Amino acid sequence: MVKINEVGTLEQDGDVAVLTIDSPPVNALSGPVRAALHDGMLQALKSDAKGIVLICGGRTFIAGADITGFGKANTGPGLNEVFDALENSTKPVVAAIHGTALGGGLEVALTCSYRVAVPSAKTGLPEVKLGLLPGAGGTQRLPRLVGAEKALGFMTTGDQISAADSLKLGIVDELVPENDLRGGAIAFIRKKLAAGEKPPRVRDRDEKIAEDRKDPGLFDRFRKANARQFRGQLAPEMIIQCVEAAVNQPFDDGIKTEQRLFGKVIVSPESAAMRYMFFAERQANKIPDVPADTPTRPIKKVGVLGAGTMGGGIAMNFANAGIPVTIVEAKQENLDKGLATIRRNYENTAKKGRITAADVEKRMGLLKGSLDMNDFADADMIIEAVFENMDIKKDVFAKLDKIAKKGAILATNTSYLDVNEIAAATSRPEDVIGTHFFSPANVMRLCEIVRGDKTAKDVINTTMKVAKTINKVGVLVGVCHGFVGNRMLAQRQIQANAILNEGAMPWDIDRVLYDYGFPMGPFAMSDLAGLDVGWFKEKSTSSTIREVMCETGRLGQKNGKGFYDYDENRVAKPSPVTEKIIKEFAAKAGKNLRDISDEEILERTLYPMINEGAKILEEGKALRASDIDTIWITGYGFPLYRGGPMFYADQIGLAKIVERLKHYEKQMGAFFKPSALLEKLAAEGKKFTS
Ligand code: 3H9
Repeated sequence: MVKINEVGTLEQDGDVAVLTIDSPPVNALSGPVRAALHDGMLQALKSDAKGIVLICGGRTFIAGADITGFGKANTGPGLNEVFDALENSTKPVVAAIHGTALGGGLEVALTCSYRVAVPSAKTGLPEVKLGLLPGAGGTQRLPRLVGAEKALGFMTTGDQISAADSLKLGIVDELVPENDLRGGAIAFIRKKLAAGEKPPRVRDRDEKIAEDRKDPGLFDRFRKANARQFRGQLAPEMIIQCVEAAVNQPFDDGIKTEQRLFGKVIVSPESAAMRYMFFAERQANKIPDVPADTPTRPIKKVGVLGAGTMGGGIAMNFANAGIPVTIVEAKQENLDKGLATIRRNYENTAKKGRITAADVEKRMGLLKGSLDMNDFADADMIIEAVFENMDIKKDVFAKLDKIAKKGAILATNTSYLDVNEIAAATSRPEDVIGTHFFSPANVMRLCEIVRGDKTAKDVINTTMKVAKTINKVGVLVGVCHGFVGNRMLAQRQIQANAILNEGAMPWDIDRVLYDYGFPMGPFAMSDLAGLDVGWFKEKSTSSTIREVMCETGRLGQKNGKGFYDYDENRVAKPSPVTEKIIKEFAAKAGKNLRDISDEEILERTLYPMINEGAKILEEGKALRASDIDTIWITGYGFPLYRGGPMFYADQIGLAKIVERLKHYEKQMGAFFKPSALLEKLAAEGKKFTS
């Protein structure tokens, strides 16, 4: 074995040279990795080997460019030199893929003569998730393999492609046994050597794009079909232009187009925000006083109390991860209904082809329904998802205290309540923690993990790890009303309601927030949830616009009329009735309505949220500003390309935020008073996220 450098080795196995890259954690294309690829290829070409296998050590094939290296000076050979060595090799080269061949990693593989993969491997060009485009030939080579339409789909969603699909699409040439990638790759290249085939190059393939040239309208159709999803972002449009170039320009010109457009996206504010979020999400796992080597408790069996929407969704997360769950409900009827809903959800997923019918049965088989809380006795973790009421929760925890085995983690799924008070209902507050899942809990990625004053460190570490196991982004927060997300959201809602009372219509406010990048505004959201949530006819006194709406039977999407009017396809239209209600409400209160600018709507809805985020940091209820951003991006539809409220505030400049808050404070009172931390950072010219 020859050591090429600190991350590369070259070995010969008979007539095949095996070039291994081993650069933890994910073999990213750093300077040393590029050097090992380049120099390793040159040495393999000089050797008497006839074919070459490129393989990686550790958990994955090359997972992309080194994201930490963007914007820093390059060391070692450039990617073009690496690609030249691989693509123009006189000896056939096969990329042997395990884990994930992503971004620049897949682009490396596409310059090899062939690709083989183990069945569990995945491929993909996820650059768009970082606000980028595949800038190492991916936009030119992938369409040549799979055609423009599929390539556009993959590159604008960034979705990973299973090994089986990669094989079907021609991205990989053969699947090899899961436990013998190296042997499979060597056997594959020997087969090719025996056939005497000249090493093929993806760049020379023309059949797919020749077909695409016959359909010049395909790009505009794609643009139109995805306009809503792409709004506010540069990268998807740049990807489309690159693929147009792949179809219509010679390969080398297409590469030049790709490089030119990559130069644009890499300096875009969206990409800066999205790359920031990539690391923010991973940073959330790091808790200063709970280091990675803190012990964990084994979680092999879980109990969920409540089979309603939340309990059912939470239970599904565990079943998806292969962990058995006992679900306890008070009444047989509710238990049956809950389990039937779970089955229906799984069957719908199977209908879409995302899981098999056997998966449905396997997951259902992991769920055991019961009417008896004593069945929680052997659970390692029990998650309570009952009604959001302190007395009920305290009663439940007092009971769980008697039933749960020693060392079991007792979690409360609450959106607002004081976890310390709930923990005090037990004799073991150190085992109690909050897990605030978001609805629908089987879909939404966020879980706020609420640390009580007495929660033990191993309970925190275990719960963070459990979140990862069940595919959630766990973010640690402290006890306060509404924790981080809902506490900040309340500020936005207060202002949205205030602005409504001053003269803006619901659709004006919604439009500003939609254009900012949210999937929907607060009033469309209220219509979706139902205006009568938490409204009681007998107590209603026409004291808010919402109350008046409910009193006049405007309940939201469910009965076709809320802030908006809905047609039979649930398409919303501004409602003249709502407008009348708002105007009459103001007249009764003796208020003059005024025109409110989009700028004022945006500032008054977002800046108080940012100010609340600063207070949360001041009080230590979130560990860092990037945790707040992670919460907003993964749980509240904050547009990823804005990077979260705190990152956005940094981009605007904290001095400007303070100045605008003071402006509104002068006009409208103390609600807008900037927090001490915000004022301090602004005065010092600092940022939340530096
Ligand atoms: C690109 O390729 C551009 C080219 O087209 C053009 C170039 C000219 N770089 O996620 P994990 C770190 S753009 C640097 O927890 P998992 C990560 O921060 C790139 N570091 O593990 C973490 O560090 P720490 C296109 C990276 O097993 C550690 O690795 N590629 C990179 O759950 C473990 O990560 C992508 O976008 C990187 N590229 O998931 C792929 N990737 O332990 C991005 C990871 O200190 N990566 N790290 O917190 C992923 O999607 C996942 O990391 C992966 C593993 C699926 C690979």
